[in-house]
Amino acid sequence: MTGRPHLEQALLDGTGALPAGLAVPGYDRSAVTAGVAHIGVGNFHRVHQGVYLDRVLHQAGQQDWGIVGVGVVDSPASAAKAAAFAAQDNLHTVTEFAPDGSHASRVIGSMVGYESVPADPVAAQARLLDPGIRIVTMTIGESSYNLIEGTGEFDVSTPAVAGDLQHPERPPRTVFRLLIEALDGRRRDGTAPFTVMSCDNLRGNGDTIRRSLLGYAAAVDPALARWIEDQVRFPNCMVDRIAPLVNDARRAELNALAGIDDAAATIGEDHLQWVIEDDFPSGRPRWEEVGVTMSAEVAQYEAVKGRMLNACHVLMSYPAVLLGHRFVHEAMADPLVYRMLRTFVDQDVIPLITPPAGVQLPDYRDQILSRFANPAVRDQLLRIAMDGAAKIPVFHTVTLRTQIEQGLDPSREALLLLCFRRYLTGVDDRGVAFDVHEPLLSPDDRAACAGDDPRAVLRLAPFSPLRLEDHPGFIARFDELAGVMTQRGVATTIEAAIQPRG
Ligand code: CS2
Repeated sequence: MTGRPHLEQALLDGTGALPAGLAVPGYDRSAVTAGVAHIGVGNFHRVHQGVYLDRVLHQAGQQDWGIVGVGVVDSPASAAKAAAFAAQDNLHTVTEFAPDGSHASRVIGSMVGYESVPADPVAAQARLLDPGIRIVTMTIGESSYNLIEGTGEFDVSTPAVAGDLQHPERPPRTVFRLLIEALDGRRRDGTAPFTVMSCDNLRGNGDTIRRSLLGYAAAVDPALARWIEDQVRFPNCMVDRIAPLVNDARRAELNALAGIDDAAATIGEDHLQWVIEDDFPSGRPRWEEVGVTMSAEVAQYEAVKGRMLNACHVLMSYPAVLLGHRFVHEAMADPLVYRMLRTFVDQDVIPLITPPAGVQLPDYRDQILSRFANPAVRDQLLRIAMDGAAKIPVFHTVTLRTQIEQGLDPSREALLLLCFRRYLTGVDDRGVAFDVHEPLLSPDDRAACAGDDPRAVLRLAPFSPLRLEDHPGFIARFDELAGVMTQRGVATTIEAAIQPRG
């Protein structure tokens, strides 16, 4: 027992003393209905969209824009999460940390229901058929869109998708089948379709989920695919907030700061941004009143964020882990890592990007570097490193391709791929082991990368469409840096990769 009150609606309704300084919803949650269904209620959703919709619900006349969370994954961790949400009336806290260490905790009330597909597929499907749900959003992870790198085709052969296609009598295992069946149900009922919005970090996240869903629909019924193509909108958006993972120890710290027991406590930096294409024929919350930018320039915003913030994150994570760091702010305090990031942003990225109106790239650079350096956030390098096979192509391909086409210095990109290869071995330069989470790579892929040939990494499916071995300028530099890494280790290779070249 901690002596702290348990987070639940009754506490907000006045059955106990609220901790001093804890902000709570200022609206009547019993009057809120769900207008958005969100698939994948992870940390990021809870500190980003959950917060924005909590703000929306504070506005007059917006009470039909609550969220119903939807879980698709069948795992003990997901079941535990669903149980935690149920035990606290779908409430959670967000504790925000500013770079000066000051913090503030708030109870977020925007999620008003939760459906678990594995536990009750019928109820989950009924929710998605409810005409009150006008938008379906998702954060399912960059590696989960099931498109083949290079061709962009939807892959009907992955086990979960093939299982869903072949066994309609079983509960859905993929988000694709869940949504396609819901859209089909709406078509049959004559109910307007919902708008679909991905909130993952992808190039054109709306275009991406559209391609995935049309690919699944075409495999079920081409007429349905045509109806979706005609009737359903998939706006793109850019999302931004650093949301570190929360383990038991961190949860205990967050709860102590907030003064409440919350099994789903989250942590966020003080920065929050969302830019959305305004394309919601079935209606949308008045987002523009709560800090969201509704814009036709999402692609430009996303290019800046993906190619600067996420690309820097990815680029720093592998070398920094190999050097022995585990937290982002620690890596930022290492002059070698900092110089590597500055060289990358200033020489490799800023000259190649056209920002949206009003965004100054040097200011944006300074802002992201100071966000990374925030010691209170304690973001994990291994969180950023995981799923590199999906993230590296998303955030680095355009830069790398442009370098190749224009004959520019590919040193930082070569360094990234070499460090990724070393990271796959799961042991850093000090001999300390760490966990590697790469769902897109097989044990054979990892074994190939652990062998003697550094070029094996270039032949992995996520990178092979770039045909990097065929580009003399790239491969010469890659081989050169590979030699330095083998003989002299990661730190010397970073030095070599950021030296000015004549
Ligand atoms: C990170 C992102 O996972 C990653 O690769 O770069 O989660 C990053 O923290 C967010 O995109 C920030 O908005």
